[in-house]
Amino acid sequence: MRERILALLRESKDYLSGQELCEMLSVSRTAVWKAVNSLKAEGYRIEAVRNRGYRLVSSPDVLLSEEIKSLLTTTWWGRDILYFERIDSTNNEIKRQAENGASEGLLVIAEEQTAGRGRHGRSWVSPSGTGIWMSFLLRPHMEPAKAPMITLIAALACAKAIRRATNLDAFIKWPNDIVIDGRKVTGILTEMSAEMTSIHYVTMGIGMNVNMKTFPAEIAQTATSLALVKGQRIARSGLVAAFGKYFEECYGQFVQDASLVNLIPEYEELLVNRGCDVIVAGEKDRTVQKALGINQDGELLVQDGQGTVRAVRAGEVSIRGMYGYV
Ligand code: BT5
Repeated sequence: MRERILALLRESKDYLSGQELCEMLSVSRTAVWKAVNSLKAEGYRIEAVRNRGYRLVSSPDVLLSEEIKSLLTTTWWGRDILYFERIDSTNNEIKRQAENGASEGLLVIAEEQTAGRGRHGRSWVSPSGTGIWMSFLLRPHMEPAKAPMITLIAALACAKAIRRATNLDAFIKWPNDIVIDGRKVTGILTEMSAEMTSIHYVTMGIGMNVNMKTFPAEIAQTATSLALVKGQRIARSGLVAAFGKYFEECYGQFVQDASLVNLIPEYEELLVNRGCDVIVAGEKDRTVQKALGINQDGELLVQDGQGTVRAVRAGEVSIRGMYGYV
């Protein structure tokens, strides 16, 4: 009910009377009054004027499930949300939920992670109240080899959501980072439970630095937050909702095509190193190549000095800029 009241107040240009709210929600006036008071206690500023009704003045920067749900425009993504003040890792929670039969689209979101994870056993810095630390569950009907492509879709959705919500020039650093001004603002961790030929489920984890002002020394040179670049705080729930909208659209296209073919142009527009020389570091060698774009399987196309183009796969190589991280 709190979620519906929020959505109604947000949609309404003018005051909404207690009576109107009661009728729209089919509940008593006391129930509306109680719900409004509990929203106020969470930090929502709701003005109540005699004979006119209620008006939403401002929302707190919270990730409460009602706040996110009142902004979501998706059909299946994030329709169920589990919200934690503190958790080990939202990816771990999705796995626990998936093993217990949770449905596709479940979103787990936390204010703080005590054991946030990156790829290959690396850790992810996830302090309280300043970022979006979230994971969601997918149950794709496709071969396991296709799952890594979903990382690229999530990256595309992140970059679009950041651009939409902040107007900042967010770019994709293939395969799983979003960068602004040459620094990392978002990392994506895709994990899968599968057999040889079928996927049980995929866990998509997104870590977005939103309102952090400082970073630990190890990442101080490579990381940034949206607020640091923008020079002002950014509301996190709007970003979550924008991400959900873009992810659902792009993922729907990918499932329909069984490839990234129709997402390539948009992806390449946002590819940070496109047309630039990069260092391609494999297990055995490091070479300088020009990054051209991606193919429909989500591999990065790179060209050597002789003009030969080859496709490199995420997980097999890492990409660095010529003079640093990007
Ligand atoms: C990633 O790994 O970039 C994937 C990060 C995914 C985090 C999300 S948060 C929600 C969900 N639950 C989890 O437990 N994880 C996911 P990778 O490409 O391996 O990058 C990790 C490296 O990024 C670290 O070794 C640090 O150098 C750096 N790093 C750590 N925390 C960072 C932060 N907050 N911002 C920028 N860089 C960071």
